[in-house]
Amino acid sequence: MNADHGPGSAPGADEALQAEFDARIAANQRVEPRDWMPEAYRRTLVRQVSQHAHSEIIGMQPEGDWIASAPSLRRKAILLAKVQDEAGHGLYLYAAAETLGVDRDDLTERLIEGRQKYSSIFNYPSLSYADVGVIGWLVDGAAICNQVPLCRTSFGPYARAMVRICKEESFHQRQGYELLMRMMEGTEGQRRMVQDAVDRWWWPSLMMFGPPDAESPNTQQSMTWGIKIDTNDDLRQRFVDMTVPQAERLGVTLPDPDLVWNAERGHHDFGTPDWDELKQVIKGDGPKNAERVSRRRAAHEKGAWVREAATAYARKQQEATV
Ligand code: BYC
Repeated sequence: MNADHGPGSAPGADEALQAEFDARIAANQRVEPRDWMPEAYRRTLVRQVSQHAHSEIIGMQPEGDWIASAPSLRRKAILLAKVQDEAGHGLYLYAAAETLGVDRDDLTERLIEGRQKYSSIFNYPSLSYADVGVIGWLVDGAAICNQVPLCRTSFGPYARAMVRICKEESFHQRQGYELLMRMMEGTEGQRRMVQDAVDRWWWPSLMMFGPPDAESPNTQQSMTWGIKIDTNDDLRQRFVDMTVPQAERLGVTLPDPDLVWNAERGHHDFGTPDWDELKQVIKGDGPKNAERVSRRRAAHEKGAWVREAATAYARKQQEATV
């Protein structure tokens, strides 16, 4: 947390603290909660980490919708475990955000009142069981591309949370890909389901990385602070390059006529996502925004008695040890 250095502090104290912070960032050392940090750095982290936490929690809904109708006991157990992992990721990230001096209840209020964002990807519907596989393959695949570099982000609690989350995301991606492989070995109808799900989730997955660099107001400053390690466009490119051979192996086509290997660049060229659609979804007007937030609000209200009981129990335990 920021050190106190009010009216009585020595002249130049702020400059000295800023210089110490800058040196720490330049040396790739971690900033910890008790270290002094510029207020704008703290605010940016609160924004990104809480948005990330909300994404994990809201992200339980599209796949959670399929737990009751999973096609076998094995698939149900796998999906249940995966959705529970997402809840755990949300908890690590809210805990990391709290080390920045914000309150988790307040962050939840901000989410359910629509004052804070969460990832655009979760505002699309999951229409068939193939979507569970495609979310694992593409959405978790995009999440891994974005989050592996965040294991080296400059704020210690966020970086440490990301290490564990990335291990689990990598399992999630494999379970999605394995499900799709099985479906592709099945009937013609199953193969069509997979292709249909890929067609619907491909472009929204590319949008997960955020607006193009030229229209990303936060990237430059966040990279200077070591909060972000790569730009949105670089990570998007990495994701496309990683995914194309996986799609070939699976036997699906990616719905982009401009997708082609560019030997000169050593990367795939690809088409332009519909950035107006991304803006609209971020603004709250995507296909599922209203439903996602209202279900989160209802779950929060229904869970009030659990929070009250847990708080009362913790108070009793504390009194018993005094
Ligand atoms: N959706 O300047 P920019 C998961 C906002 S969950 C919504 O580029 P920044 C999973 C952005 O916040 C994974 N909003 O921003 C869970 C900013 O807003 P402000 C979630 C977006 O922060 C369950 C404005 O647009 N991952 O994997 O430098 C099941 C301008 O953008 C989006 C994370 O949260 C978007 N896609 O970069 C399965 C990763 N993109 O300033 C899977 C951590 C941009 O108006 N976050 N915005 O408030 C990040 O890496 C960065 O925050 C972003 C955006 C790359 C997303």
